[in-house]
Amino acid sequence: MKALLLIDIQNDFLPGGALAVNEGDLVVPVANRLMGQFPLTVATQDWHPVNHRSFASQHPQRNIGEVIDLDGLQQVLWPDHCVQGSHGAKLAPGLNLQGIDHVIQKGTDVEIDSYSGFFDNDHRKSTGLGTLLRDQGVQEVHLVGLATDYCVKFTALDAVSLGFETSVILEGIRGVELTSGDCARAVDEMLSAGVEVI
Ligand code: VGL
Ligand code: ZN
Repeated sequence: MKALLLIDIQNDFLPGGALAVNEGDLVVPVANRLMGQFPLTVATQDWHPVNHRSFASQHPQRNIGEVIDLDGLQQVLWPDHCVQGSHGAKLAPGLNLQGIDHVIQKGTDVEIDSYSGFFDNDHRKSTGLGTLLRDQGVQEVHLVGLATDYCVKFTALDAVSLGFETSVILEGIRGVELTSGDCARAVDEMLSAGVEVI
């Protein structure tokens, strides 16, 4: 059984959003088209408390895009985004919401970021996504969404290490590209880890 994973297709990652991904809106029609071809579709939703430690606004001396040490982990500082209950945190309005079977929220712990849909960045806690997929008999996952160089990449890498046959659909992903080449490097890393890129 295969599942489609929609990664963080939320207003704040679309053009005009707080952490806008270039062409992020273009993944929406790809996601809608693919949903019909999968028996199970699960969406992840970045869902941060208003004072999340990944926000540059919580570190007065720091700027957006800077990397800091947060409890021993490297943390990129982001603009405030995907705040729980905000418009920016909502799944993109163009998504076929009826076609989504489950929504998994992540990044809810104020102290630690969670790029992967499966675990936080230190693998301290799971989100429940792995168990959900296992319980449904899923062996194979296909990913579309945002962003290639963060949440798509880390979700795909965790999916592989959990033993899922994992593919990313290039047409349905876009990245932040904080540094030029980040998306290409992310795709290479996924390939090296055993992710199929289609
Ligand atoms: C994401 C940065 C911060 C993502 C989420 O969805 O890729 N990136 N939070
Ligand atoms: Zn986030």
